[in-house]
Amino acid sequence: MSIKSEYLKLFINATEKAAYGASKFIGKNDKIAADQAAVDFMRNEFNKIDMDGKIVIGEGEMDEAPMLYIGERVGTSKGQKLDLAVDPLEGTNFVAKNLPNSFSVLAVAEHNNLFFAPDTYMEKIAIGTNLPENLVDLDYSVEKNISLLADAKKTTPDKLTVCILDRPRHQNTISTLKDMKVNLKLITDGDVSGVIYVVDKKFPVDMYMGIGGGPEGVLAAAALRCHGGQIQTRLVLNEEESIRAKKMGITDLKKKYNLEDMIKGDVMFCATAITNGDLAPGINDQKDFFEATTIALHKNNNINLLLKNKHKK
Ligand code: VTB
Repeated sequence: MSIKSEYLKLFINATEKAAYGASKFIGKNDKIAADQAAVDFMRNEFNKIDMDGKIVIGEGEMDEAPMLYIGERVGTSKGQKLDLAVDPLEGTNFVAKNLPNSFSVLAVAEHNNLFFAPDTYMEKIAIGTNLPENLVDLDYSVEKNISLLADAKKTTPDKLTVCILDRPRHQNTISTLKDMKVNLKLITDGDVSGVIYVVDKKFPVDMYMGIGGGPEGVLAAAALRCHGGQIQTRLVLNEEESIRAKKMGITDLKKKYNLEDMIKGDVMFCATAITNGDLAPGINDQKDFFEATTIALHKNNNINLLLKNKHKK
């Protein structure tokens, strides 16, 4: 089965409106207000769509998030049964501080086809297309993964670029990469884009690695499922989170998830830039209209577009 193709433009509209909502708060140093605006706009659009939608990855659990919480039903309940993973504002810091690379992001799969990742940390390793299946692995050392990738690409580590979140928790990984003379793309936030770099032809990023958010891992996996790259992930759970994860039905807490473990079947992915970024220009807000640029992907229809749309205000 496929997700009906007519949904794509409705989902693009939802991330574009959410991005516009958040864009009002660019440089206002108010992460919460920016996020709330994105959530409000996105939810408002969802509820106009004829779908029987369920938020699988959202703003949090019901008691902590008033809107787009995990399990919330969205849409008119008339159309196709769909599971949605949303990050209405990926990169709240970027919007608050007027920095590049913030997005409004959405992934959609058919019912029961999306991994219910808890809102915890997740280890991730991702590589691009046209590489041997299961080439790299979270259980291999950094050195081994880099050597395997360099060999597969018929090059040397000093010609590879790895994207990783610039965090103290990655200090050892970063120094190993430095010792191997690997080029770094250190990002301060936003590892959905961080993973997408590995499949975007404009970027010389060969691998993404490191620990980021679990929900962001599933969203990035959705984009790679359309593009054809590879990603492997594993939850990073403290004691309290382990209990929560078990309650959510995760039995093997140390499981390594490949792409197909996180998303099955067809998938749509939309990401609209809020501030200007590496992957797309941000919201262009004019007096009577705004322009939004969206990465729009639909696996089964082989759609991979960077669209600019104009909306009347
Ligand atoms: C991660 C990453 C996100 O926030 O969740 C990060 O996946 C938070 O990490 O893309 P820290 O706790 O180390 O700050 C983002 O960068 C933005 O939501």
